[in-house]
Amino acid sequence: MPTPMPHKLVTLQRHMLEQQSKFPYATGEFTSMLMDFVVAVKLISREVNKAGLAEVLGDAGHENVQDELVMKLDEFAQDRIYKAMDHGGHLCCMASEEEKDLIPIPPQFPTGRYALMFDPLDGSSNIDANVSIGTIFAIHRRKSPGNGPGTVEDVLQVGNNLVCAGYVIYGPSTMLVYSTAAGVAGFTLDPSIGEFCLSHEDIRMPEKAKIYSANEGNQAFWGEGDRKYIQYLKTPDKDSGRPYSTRYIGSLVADFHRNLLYGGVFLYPADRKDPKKPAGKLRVLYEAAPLAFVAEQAGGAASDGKHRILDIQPKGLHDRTPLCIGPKADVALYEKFLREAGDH
Ligand code: AHM
Ligand code: MG
Repeated sequence: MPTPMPHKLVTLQRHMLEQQSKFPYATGEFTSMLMDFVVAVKLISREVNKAGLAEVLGDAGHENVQDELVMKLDEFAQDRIYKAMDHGGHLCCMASEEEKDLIPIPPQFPTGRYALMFDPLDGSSNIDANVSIGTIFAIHRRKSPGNGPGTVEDVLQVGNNLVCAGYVIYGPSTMLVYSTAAGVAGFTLDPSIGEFCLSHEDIRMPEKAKIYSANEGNQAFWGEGDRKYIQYLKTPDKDSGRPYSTRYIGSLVADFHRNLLYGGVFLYPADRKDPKKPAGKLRVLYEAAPLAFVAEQAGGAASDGKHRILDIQPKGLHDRTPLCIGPKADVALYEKFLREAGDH
């Protein structure tokens, strides 16, 4: 039986062009840049979908497996995004969770007005178990003058300056969710035609959470405020909708996406588990700020416990931050618990 037609058939490209047409001086450059990115994402989606199969082929000892199939998927994702974005003339530089340093545009290609930050394959430790993973992206307008090579100044900006951010989730279907500061929209990839089609128009985060997501195995390393907050969410109180349910995948994009749609608060606090990572595990540029941008655009909030994530001024490409992200009321309550415990 054919798939029922949605009442409105809007491709991602059409949606982007419509968004852009609201700005009188828009050139279409932004849409063109994102469509380059989407090519890489479709390739990643294809490879993720056959990840298990690639392993079977490997185990069987076939020698003629394409190089692509044996490449680790996170390296593959990094490579494809880079190759899709390096020559379009839209970017002045890139930065990735997978690369220590700023990624320049090769000198033979033109440079442009934007800087791209991305986490090519987040949650990649889940790949072998066939659990949902994602790609996270964010775009700044360049800060450095002129149109030469970009500098770290172009990516080390507060999240508040972002012009676009979003993510792709590789789950039972592949979805792209993005915002250009005019709300949040979600598109599902129809693999038969290779198009992302609008499936979630104007996504709004529920006003209050009923789910919490945190790696409670780390509780012994958390501060008092974090422990008390999670304990509070588990303490029954019918009137305020407690206890919350726990859902933790350990794939930020998948945890965030579910919470965005169903109403949930995600917490990855600072912890004392690894002295090299006192601010927790998640990165400002590639994880926290892009998702904070999407959360705020959907009516939610994101905080490090004290500051709004989008106000954080990153000092290094791989700065980390505690992250509490979800409905406004839940994030505000988290900040209150930390204040009262004197944490931070
Ligand atoms: P990664 O960027 O190396 O994939 O790590 C980030 C992932 C997130 O997707 C997820 O929220 C977190 O690590 C889970 O960490 P933990 O295993 O400590 O709960
Ligand atoms: Mg990551």
